[in-house]
Amino acid sequence: MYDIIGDIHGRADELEALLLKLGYQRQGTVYKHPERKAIFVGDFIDGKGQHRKTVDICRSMVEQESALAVMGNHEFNAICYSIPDNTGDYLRHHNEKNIRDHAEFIAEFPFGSHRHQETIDWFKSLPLFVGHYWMDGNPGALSETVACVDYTVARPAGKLVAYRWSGEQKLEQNNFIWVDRHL
Ligand SMILES: [Mn+2]
Repeated sequence: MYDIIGDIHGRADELEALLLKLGYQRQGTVYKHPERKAIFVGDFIDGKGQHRKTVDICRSMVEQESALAVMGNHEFNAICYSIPDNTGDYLRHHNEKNIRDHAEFIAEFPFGSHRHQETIDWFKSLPLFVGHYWMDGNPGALSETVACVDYTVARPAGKLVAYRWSGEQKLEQNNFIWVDRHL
């Protein structure tokens, strides 16, 4: 039994209030429910809030197996913002707009600090499910943690694709399940 929890964007106090309302209780450093698990759909960061507290709550729940989590576009952006390109900038450019967008997160996770890098590494470990790529061929992972689940069933010869996830951090080929588009 799962509780799907939407974009938190640093609102740790609201997250705690929601978990309590859902019947999770704090046990030591981690929120747990006797019968249920939470599924976080990503977007833990960016926005005015408490980023460190949010990441601590969600990460501890994932590590203690009281929650599953996938990557949101804001974590994807934070990863790209941390990776140098070959021009002296970063894959997500450090321009005025992006600096502003990431300011709240970077204020609590100073760029290049151990805490920052280690949190980026955790973001990288989260599976990312994407669509809108109109993939052809047989479904499979794009990397250990990235899967496109859009194989163009909206078009002739497309497939409708599921990934049957049991919480594993490395995606497995056998867990892609699909059907061909009917004529
Ligand atoms: Mn969002």
